Amino acid sequence: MIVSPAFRGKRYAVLGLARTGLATVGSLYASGADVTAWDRRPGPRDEVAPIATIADPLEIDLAGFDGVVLSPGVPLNTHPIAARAREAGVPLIGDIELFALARQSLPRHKVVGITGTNGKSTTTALVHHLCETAGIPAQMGGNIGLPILGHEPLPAGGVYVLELSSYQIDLTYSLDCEAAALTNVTPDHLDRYDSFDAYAYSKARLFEMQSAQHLAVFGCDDGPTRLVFEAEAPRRAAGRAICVATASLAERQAHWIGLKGPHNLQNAAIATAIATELGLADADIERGLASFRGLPHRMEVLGTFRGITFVNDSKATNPASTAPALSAYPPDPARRVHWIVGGLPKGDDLDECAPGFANVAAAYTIGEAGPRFAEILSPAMPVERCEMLSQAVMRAMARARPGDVILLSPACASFDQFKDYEARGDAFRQIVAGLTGAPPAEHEFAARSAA
Ligand code: UMA
Ligand code: ADP
Repeated sequence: MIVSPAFRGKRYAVLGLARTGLATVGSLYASGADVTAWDRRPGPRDEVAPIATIADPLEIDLAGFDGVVLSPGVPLNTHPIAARAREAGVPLIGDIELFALARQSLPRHKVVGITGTNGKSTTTALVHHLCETAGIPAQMGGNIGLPILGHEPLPAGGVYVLELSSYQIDLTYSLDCEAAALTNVTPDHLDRYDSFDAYAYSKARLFEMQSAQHLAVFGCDDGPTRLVFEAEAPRRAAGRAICVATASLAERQAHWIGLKGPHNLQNAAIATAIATELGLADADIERGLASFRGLPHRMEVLGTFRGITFVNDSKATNPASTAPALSAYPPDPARRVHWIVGGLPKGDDLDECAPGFANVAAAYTIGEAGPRFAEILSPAMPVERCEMLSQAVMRAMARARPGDVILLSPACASFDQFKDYEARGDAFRQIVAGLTGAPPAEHEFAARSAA
């Protein structure tokens, strides 16, 4: 784990003891800090009791604490801890801020920070993969995988690649990334912000924290991202804030098996700009782009059965992220899309997905959004109202012809029916395997269908 003398003798209250909080308590304790910890669930409280004082920060005097460390899942906009900490004059911070404070005692390294509504994980994993391909020691953390404080420190010359959600940026004040990127900003997480502008501003803060000589990379395909770029460019020297161009990369995309679709061209362009900044050679970058396999639940091809291809895009939790999934299948009568859509809605429309409707053979609506989405989609395509995911897969299999694609790209959060998007994607994998009689592993699935 990452520890730091910066925390020795300090007092912190940690609220939230899931992945972030547990790693934070461990790191602070090992660094010699005095830790008070709390979670509304008793299980995690028991887990940290040997190394922390268990007390609810709402119930204790916060005077004398050096910080209240919140988990990203604790809603800063509604939880009373925000006002309590402010009244006591104690900074409200997150694990990424602790990492920023720990940097001075880590071996010489660089930090890459990646944010945006969609494409964060893919771009983060891709930058990490490019570094590893080039032989540069790298760790990936933040909103993806292990919290950053749970990682082993890198040797000198290493690169920490951080995926940063707006929740994490809101709790960070001094992270000066050597390279930072914003993929795009579209409406999401509006339950946590007063307005869309407030959500977009949260992302902009990642760049405000950067020194002017460090690199800022922007997707620039949407207005709000361009606004952040335009706000940042004047205070930096030429070339230190850039909008990536995708056109020059387009012809090479055919060689990248794990980076299909226009959205991945954007992710690849951003990752390439960052990798170049880190000093990677063009040949290493190209090798890395070609060998990147993509992440589970993002346009993940599960396999082909009786000529029907199953694609798991469960991570598409808003309409903006489903849009490129549909657009990845341009009109083709031999390869029509059976689209499974719905879940816990993030809004009341699917307007952003409309450009991809032309090749949809039928939509199969599920979850809480199902009735409303059926109403919206019915004028544009045949719709089967399904409610449950298993029913949707069965109906889609009954209708699909060889060559077609059954695509789970829900454009919604999963929490109405599943623990999270991963559980939803795993359920899809299991249902498909069960219905086709094929095992869930991709290679066996493909082999069986070919037989
Ligand atoms: N809690 C309380 N009281 C409250 C509210 C919450 O005690 O009033 C407790 C909960 O019981 C829970 C903890 O606080 O134990 C909150 O934990 P958490 O939700 O922050 O969970 P972690 O496991 O720490 O996961 C977080 C991120 N979760 C969120 O942002 C919601 C993970 O991002 C991230 O991977 C992890 O830290 C490691 O950095 C997940 C996510 O869904 C993937 N992110 C959102 C997204 O991608 O859209 C932003
Ligand atoms: P995040 O971590 O920001 O949620 P992911 O890389 O996990 O992003 O991708 C989430 C979903 O968004 C996937 O379904 C994918 O198809 C879509 N997506 C990925 N990159 C982009 C992008 N640059 N623009 C729009 N949608 C994208």
